Amino acid sequence: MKTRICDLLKIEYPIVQGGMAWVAEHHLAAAVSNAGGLGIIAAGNAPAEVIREEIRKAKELTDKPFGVNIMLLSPHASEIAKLVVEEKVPVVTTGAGNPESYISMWKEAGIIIIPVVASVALAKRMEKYGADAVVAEGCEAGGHIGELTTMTLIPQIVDAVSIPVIAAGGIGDGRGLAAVFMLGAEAGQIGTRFVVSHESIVHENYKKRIIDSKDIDSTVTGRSTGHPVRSIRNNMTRNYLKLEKEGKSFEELELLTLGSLRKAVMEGDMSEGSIMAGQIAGLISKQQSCKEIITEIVTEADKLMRL
Ligand code: TUI
Repeated sequence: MKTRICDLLKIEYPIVQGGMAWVAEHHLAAAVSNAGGLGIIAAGNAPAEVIREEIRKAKELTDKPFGVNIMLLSPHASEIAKLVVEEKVPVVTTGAGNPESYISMWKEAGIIIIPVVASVALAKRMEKYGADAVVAEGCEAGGHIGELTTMTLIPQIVDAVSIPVIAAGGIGDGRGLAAVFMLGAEAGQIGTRFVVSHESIVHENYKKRIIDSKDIDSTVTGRSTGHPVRSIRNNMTRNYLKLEKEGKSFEELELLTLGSLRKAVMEGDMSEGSIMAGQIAGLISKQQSCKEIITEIVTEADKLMRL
């Protein structure tokens, strides 16, 4: 199962791990890279020095390539954009914005640039500015999302650009990976399934909540503020949606989510924490190692595509 993404990223299997804030730290990234995929350290809202340490620790755990995801809404995004050059990180993905202003600096440093996009317009713009590939993320994904589904977004982006497309949003097993190949993608980015891996450092309550979740357990908050976020329904999302319905301001709503992802990931607070997860959570039924997850997904997809 070799695609242009395997050659571009020098990886064995066309699987990229999602850049999930708080969750995607050096243990997870190194485990995915060691298993033949592309592991990613998510910068989230962390300061540059914290991410420098994460990068150095990942390098101690793997000699395979890995990436850093820069969340562009972070106040530290521009510092981290420079840090990846200093630390000679081979691959950068970006999320929740347009990374245009950093692209020339990264290209000069020889970094492979893969913006996450949720529209054809941004995919085309990224190709024009020199991106090496794009992650096209459908709204089945967890966390900050766009409008379109994976099923509709991937073929439209594949038709609009020549660079390889990595599909994200809703991929949880080999059927999902095979399906996005049929849509023209050349790799799949997987988030939620890696959250429940043995190597993931998230609180056991978070893993259990994903394993226990049903198909309809996630919801989207923040549509009214222009920052839609998918997470598992709980007391926090219920309060948030109620206040949103009452027309509360972005600032008031933000008070509810400030630090809430950390609360869920680190403290296991399943009531007030933000349990970001994709719609595929309902399919995920057990904890496995990253190696087991990747082997199982690739074997299943390969079998289906031979049919
Ligand atoms: O970035 C993500 N997912 C995330 S970031 C995150 S941290 C956060 N926490 C609370 C509130 C907000 C963020 C949690 N999950 N995925 C990549 C992604 N990017 N999905 C959609 C987009 C996107 C959307 C619009 C990228 C660009 C865009 O338009 C930019 C433009 O200027 O056109």
